[in-house]
Amino acid sequence: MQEEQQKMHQKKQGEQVKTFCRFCHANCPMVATVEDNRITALKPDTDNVIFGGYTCLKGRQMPEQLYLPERILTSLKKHADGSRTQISSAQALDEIADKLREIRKKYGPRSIASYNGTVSFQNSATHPVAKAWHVALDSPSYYTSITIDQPAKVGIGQARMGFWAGGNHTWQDSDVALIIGNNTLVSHFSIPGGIPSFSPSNALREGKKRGMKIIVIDPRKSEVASRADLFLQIKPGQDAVLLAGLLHIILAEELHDKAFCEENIENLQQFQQSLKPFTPEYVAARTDLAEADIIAAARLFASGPRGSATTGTGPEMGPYPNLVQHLTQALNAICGRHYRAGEKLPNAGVLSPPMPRPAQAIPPQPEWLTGVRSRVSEDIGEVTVLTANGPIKEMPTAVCADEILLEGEGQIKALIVIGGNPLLAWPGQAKAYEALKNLDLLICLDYKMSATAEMADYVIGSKLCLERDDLTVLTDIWYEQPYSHYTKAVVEAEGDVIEEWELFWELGKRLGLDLSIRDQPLDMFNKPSKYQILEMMTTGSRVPLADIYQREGGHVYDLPDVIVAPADPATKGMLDLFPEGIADELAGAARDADRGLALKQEHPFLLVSRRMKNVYNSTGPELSFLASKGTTNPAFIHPDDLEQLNLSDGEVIALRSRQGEIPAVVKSSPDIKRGVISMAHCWGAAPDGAGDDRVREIGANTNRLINNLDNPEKYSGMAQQSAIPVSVVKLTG
Ligand SMILES: Nc1nc2c(c(=O)[nH]1)N[C@H]1C(S)=C(S)[C@@H](COP(=O)(O)OP(=O)(O)OC[C@H]3O[C@@H](n4cnc5c(=O)[nH]c(N)nc54)[C@H](O)[C@@H]3O)O[C@H]1N2
Ligand SMILES: Nc1nc2c(c(=O)[nH]1)N[C@H]1C(S)=C(S)[C@@H](COP(=O)(O)OP(=O)(O)OC[C@H]3O[C@@H](n4cnc5c(=O)[nH]c(N)nc54)[C@H](O)[C@@H]3O)O[C@H]1N2
Ligand code: SF4
Ligand SMILES: [Mo]
Repeated sequence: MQEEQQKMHQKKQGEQVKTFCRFCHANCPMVATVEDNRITALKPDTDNVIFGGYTCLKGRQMPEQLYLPERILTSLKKHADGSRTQISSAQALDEIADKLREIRKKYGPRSIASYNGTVSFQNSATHPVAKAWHVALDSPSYYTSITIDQPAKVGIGQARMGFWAGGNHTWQDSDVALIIGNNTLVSHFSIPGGIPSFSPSNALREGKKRGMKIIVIDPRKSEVASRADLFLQIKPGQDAVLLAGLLHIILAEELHDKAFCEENIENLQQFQQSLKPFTPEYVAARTDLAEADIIAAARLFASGPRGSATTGTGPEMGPYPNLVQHLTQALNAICGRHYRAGEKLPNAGVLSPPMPRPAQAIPPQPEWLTGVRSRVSEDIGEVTVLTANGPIKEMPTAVCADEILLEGEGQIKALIVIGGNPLLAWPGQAKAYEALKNLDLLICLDYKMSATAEMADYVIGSKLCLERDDLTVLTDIWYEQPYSHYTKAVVEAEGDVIEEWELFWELGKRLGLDLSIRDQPLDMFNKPSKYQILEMMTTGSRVPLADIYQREGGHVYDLPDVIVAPADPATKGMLDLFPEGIADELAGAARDADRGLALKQEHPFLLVSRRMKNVYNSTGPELSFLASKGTTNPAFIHPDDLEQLNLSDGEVIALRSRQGEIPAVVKSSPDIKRGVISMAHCWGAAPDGAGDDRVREIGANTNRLINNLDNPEKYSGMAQQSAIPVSVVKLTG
C-alpha cells in the first residue's frame, strides 16, 4: 500500500532525472523533474561530491530557455526580398549542400568556412565532427572562438616555450596563486592552477582556509580581487610590463628554483638580460602601482613553495598577448611550479588513454605556428591549440572578416556559424558586418534569432543541452579528481531541431565526404548515434565509456594512481625562455605598451572587458529571468570620474574611440580603477546605428570601437579587444 502511494506520488511529482548543465562550460550537475516529456523543475544535484550542489542563476533558468516562445523550432530560409519561410531541416540541408557544391566548384574548398562559437564547445561532439568535415572537404577554413579568446594561453605560449609533461601545479596543492585578469567567481572559467570552475566560491574558501595566498592583478576590484591577500589594481594593458618586472625581481633576488632551472631551462641568462629595463621603479610608473606592492607580489609568488600563475581573458585581450603568456609561463617555469618525479597527479583525466607523464619538458613546437597562412598577412595563419581532443589547427578568427572581404583565390564565400554570434563577438564590428553581408551563403545553427542569424540565408534550429546526450570531455582534466559524467537526453526535443555535429554529418553525407574521428570512419549512410561518436572520441579511455554511461549522475573513479615518472634522458627537452621574438616583444613593451593606440588628449579613458553574471556572452538577454537582472551592458565608471565628468548614474553617454562611437548607460562603480571603463562584450545590434536609441534595452557593442587590424598579434592576429582608448561624451537632451 505504501509502495503504491509512493508511486502515485512520484507520478504526480514527475520523474527525477540526473543530468548536467551546459549553459556554460562548468557542467554543474542538476536534477530535472520530467512530466510528459516536459521539464517542470530543475534543481542543483546536491548529491554530487565535486560540486556539492553548486549551480548559478543562468543554469537554473534553462526550462525558460527550452520553452521560449521565440525559440527556433524549424529551419528558416531567407528570400531575396528579405522575407523568411519555414522549411524542414532536411530541405534546408539539401539546399545548403547544393549551394556549397557550387561554391566549392567555383572557388575551391577554402572558400567554405565554419565558425564554431562558444556554445559549440558545450556539445562534446561538435569539434571532432566539424574538424573531420573540414579535413574531408580539404578546407582549412576552420575557425573557432578560441582564436579570439586566449590562443596564446592554449597554444602559442606552449609552441614557443615548450611545456612540462608532468603538468603544472594545480589549485588544490598550491600555496600561492597569481591570478591575472581572471574572475572565476563570475566566469566559472579557469584552467588548473586558477580557481577551479566547479563551485569556485567553495574552492576559494577552502584554499584560503588552508593558508593559500592569493595575488590578483586586475584594473577592477573584481569578485575574486576582493578576496585577494594582495591586490594589484593595474593600469589596463600593462600586464606584460608588470610580469616582466616580477620576473626581474625574482631573478635579481635569486628567489627562483635554481636547481630546476639548471636542469630544465635554456637561455635563462639572455632572458634575464632583456628584463633589465623592467626595474621596480619603472614598472611602478608604467602600471600605476606602488613599488612596494610589486616587490611584495614577486616575493610572495616566489615563496610558494608550490603554486601557479594563470591568466584570464583580461590581459590577453590587451596589447602583447603572446608576450603576456610567455611571461606567465616563465614565472611558473623559473619557480619550478611543475610536478616532479614520484609525485602523484591529482587527476590525469578519465576520458583519455593512460599516458606516460614524465618529469621533463616537452621542447618548443615551432611547427604549431606554421601551416596555412592568412591572406591578410604572412605573419598570421593557422595556430595549433591544445583542445580536449588534442592539438588542433585552426585559422585565426580575428581576421576571418578580412578573409571574407579580401578578393582573390581562397576568399571565403560561405560561412557556417555554429553556436556563435560573429556580428557581436568579432573584433571590428563594422568590418564584420560588411563581411557577413558580402557572403554568398551564411548559415546559422542557433536556438534564437541572434544578431548574426538575422543576416543568415538559412537558420537551422538547434537542440538545447537538456535535449541531447553529452559527456564531460571539455572539462575532463580540469577536475581536481578523476571525475566524469555522462548524461542522456532528459527530454526529447520538440520540433525539427538538430545537434551541432549532426549539421556537419548531414552536409558531409550530401557532399559525399568520408568523415573519420581518430582514424575511425563514420558511417556516412546511417547516422551514427551520439554515443557512437563519443565512443570514437574516447577510444582507449582510462574508464570505458560504457561504464560511465551506465551510472546515473557524475562519479569520481577509483583509478590507479598516476605517479610522475623520472625524466627519460633520451627524450628530455628544455623549456626555452628566450625563443625568437621575445627580445623584440619585450623591447616593444618597454617602449610603448599601448602600441601607439592611446591618444592621451583625445581618448583619456581605457575601456576594458568583463563578464556579467546574468548572461553568457550574447546568450541570456532573451530570457526574462536573466533580463530581470539587467537589460544592458552598463559602462562601469568610478564615482570620482563621474563627478568630474558631471555625469550621474543611469545617464546615457557616448563612448568614442579612433574607430567608432557607441552609446552606453553609465553605472557608478567604486571597484573600477579611475580612468578605466569596464563593459561587457557581445551586446547591442548591427553597427548601422538603428539600435542605438534602444541602448537601455539591448546594450551596445564594444567591438564597434575596435579596428581588428590595429596591431594584430603575430600568429593569431588577436586584435586588441580590451584596454581601448576612448573618450566619454556627455549627451544633452
Ligand atoms: N557569467 C558569464 N560567464 C562567462 C562568460 C560570460 O559572458 N558570462 N563568458 C565565458 C567566456 S567566452 C570566457 S572566455 C570566460 C572568460 O573568463 P574570465 O577570463 O574570468 O573573464 P572575466 O570574468 O571577464 O574576467 C576578466 C578580468 O580581467 C580584467 N581585466 C580587463 N582588462 C585587464 C587588463 O588589461 N589586465 C588585467 N590584469 N586584467 C584585466 C577584468 O576586469 C576582469 O575582472 O568566461 C566565460 N564565462
Ligand atoms: N570586445 C570584446 N570582444 C570579445 C571578447 C571580449 O572580451 N571583448 N571576448 C571574446 C571571447 S572570449 C569569446 S569566446 C567570443 C564569444 O563569441 P561567440 O561565441 O561568437 O558569441 P556567443 O554570444 O557566445 O554566441 C553564442 C550563440 O550561440 C547561441 N546558442 C545558445 N545555446 C545554443 C545551443 O545549445 N546550440 C546552438 N547551436 N546555439 C546556441 C546563442 O543564441 C548565440 O547566438 O567573443 C569574443 N569577443
Ligand atoms: S555555472 Fe551556471 S551556467 Fe555554468 S554550468 Fe553551472 S549552472 Fe550552468
Ligand atoms: Mo571566450
